[in-house]
Amino acid sequence: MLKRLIAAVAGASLALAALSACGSGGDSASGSGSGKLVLGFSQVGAESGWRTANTKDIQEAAKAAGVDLKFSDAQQKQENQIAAIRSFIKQKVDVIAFSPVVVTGWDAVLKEAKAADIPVVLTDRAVDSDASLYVTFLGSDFVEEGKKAGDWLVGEYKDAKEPVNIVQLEGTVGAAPAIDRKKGFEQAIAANPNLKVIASQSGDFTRAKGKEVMQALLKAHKDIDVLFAHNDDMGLGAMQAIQEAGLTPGKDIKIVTVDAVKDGMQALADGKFNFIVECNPLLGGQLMDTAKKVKAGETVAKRIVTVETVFDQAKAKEALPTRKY
Ligand code: GZL
Repeated sequence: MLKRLIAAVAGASLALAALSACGSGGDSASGSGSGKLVLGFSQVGAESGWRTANTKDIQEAAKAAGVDLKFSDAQQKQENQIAAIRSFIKQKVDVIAFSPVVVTGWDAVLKEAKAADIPVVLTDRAVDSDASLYVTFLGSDFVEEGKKAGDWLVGEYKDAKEPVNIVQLEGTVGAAPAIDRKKGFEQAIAANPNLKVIASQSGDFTRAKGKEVMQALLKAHKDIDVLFAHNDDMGLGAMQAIQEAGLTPGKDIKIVTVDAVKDGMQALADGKFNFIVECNPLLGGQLMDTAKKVKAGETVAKRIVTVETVFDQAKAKEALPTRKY
């Protein structure tokens, strides 16, 4: 009698599990069961103006493309991204995409997605995992962005006779844009031996941390000529610290940043920043096109590089009125 009862309960729970899997997009042919492509997306967080613009664009693009978007915000924690990807695998979404907060630590979960036969698209940032574990990487060339910032400084100080002291606010430790912008920047400024990085520290891509670190740098160094910040938000936080120290940003200390979000472009147009390298967050349309191609079994390029430009103060004034983000 007891055996029959246990068998009955076991059978029921198995059926229940199968039902719930199907109920949450178990039919991988159509994902949500509505025939729509189901895309699981794990976002880094909401740490900067760039990130919020990127999120908004992905959500709007999904709606416009008729894609059923399962969106997860990891609050800049890798463990939350891994949990979200595992949840997408369990839901049997059609495609998984994510912007990896750091480059390392993804092999296991990417292998789980591969074993579940769910294709993975990287957006925005890269990983150091084997390239066979994802279909494509759609995002900027961060080394090139750092180089553009460095090249501008080399030109700006080509006639300098004295050392030019630079402090660098790096992005999140271990993140691809932080690693590669630093690499491109420092390679570029090597062309002018007067350009010296006297301090370099992470501000985690946030305004608050950028201000805090710049306050400490201003106390430790009385002879800072230039700040290179890996994103506008850290530059804006540092700008406040510079002003509170009684100095004039854009004049006493020149400021070069990356992103070109509205607040950064306003600071540039107002003469408080001196140069911004654009990092385009509007990846949503390309992501939806790529996800549909991947689902349809079409081949996509292993690397899709985002198109972006640079802004000086005059160009920022022209661009601001029509800036999308
Ligand atoms: C770059 C992106 C970076 C931005 C920062 O593609 O990953 O992360 O430059 C954001 O503003 O926080």
